[in-house]
Amino acid sequence: MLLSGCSLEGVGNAFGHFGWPGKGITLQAHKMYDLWIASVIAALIVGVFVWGLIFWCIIRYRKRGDELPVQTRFNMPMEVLYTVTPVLIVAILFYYTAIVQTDVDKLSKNPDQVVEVVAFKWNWQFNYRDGMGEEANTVASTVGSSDVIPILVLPTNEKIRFEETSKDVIHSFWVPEILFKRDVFPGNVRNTFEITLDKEGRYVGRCAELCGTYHAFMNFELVVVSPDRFNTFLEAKKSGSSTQEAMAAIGYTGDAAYATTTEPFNTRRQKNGWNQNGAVAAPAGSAVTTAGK
Ligand SMILES: [Cu+2]
Repeated sequence: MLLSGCSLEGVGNAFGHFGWPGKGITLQAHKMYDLWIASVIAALIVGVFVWGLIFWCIIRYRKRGDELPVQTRFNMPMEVLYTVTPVLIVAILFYYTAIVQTDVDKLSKNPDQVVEVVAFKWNWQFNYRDGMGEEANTVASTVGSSDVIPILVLPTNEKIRFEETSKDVIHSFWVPEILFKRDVFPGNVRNTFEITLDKEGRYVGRCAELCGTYHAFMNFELVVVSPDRFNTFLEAKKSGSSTQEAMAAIGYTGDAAYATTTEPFNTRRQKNGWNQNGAVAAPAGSAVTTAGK
């Protein structure tokens, strides 16, 4: 079933991808998607078979009178069958999982693009690098703020390597359509992974590791474009343009120069004093109650 990717996608489409966002936008995602759909189909086949046996037994062996039925103890071939079959199923699932997982985790020697992902409370910075590892240099950078969603522009059909680091606590880099997330650690742990994008578009990205008060507001946008447009974008950034100016250089002008899949959240940090000192109930006349007036 794994070999017949097309029909797996057909089944996935018919059943809402069994809870996943779709077949994904990377070569790696497509393999995970096929594994997921095939696993669910296998589980459903086993499920229907077991339900069938249960209902057949309920009907066939229901109580017909007061006579005690024949008392049997065990059936050796059956015992062997229902020990061997689950072991076989687990072995097959394990085999395909190991293959897909190894492929998803594979790192190439010469990725086409290297992006350093820097997470911090509570936003993202994306650094385009001129090589791999901490010694490489940042040639262009884009960073988010409370007012502007950070935009990560990347090309299709190129090997893109992500190197993740955090300035404070553990975050997690997640674009649902990539069908993949990986934790972003502070300190000397530098998590890496690679993807090859194959579908242009704009996709919302999120932090998937509870990192603090504004964790839920840590959205970013992944913009996937052709390699030509990506080069134009990167050259514009390198020559000092802002991210929005560089977006305009590849045709995303006006509102399109900003994120379209998500928007900055109103953190209510100032106005209502939510989660701030002044918002705490305090005795009348104390210094605290006058805050925010
Ligand atoms: Cu976070």
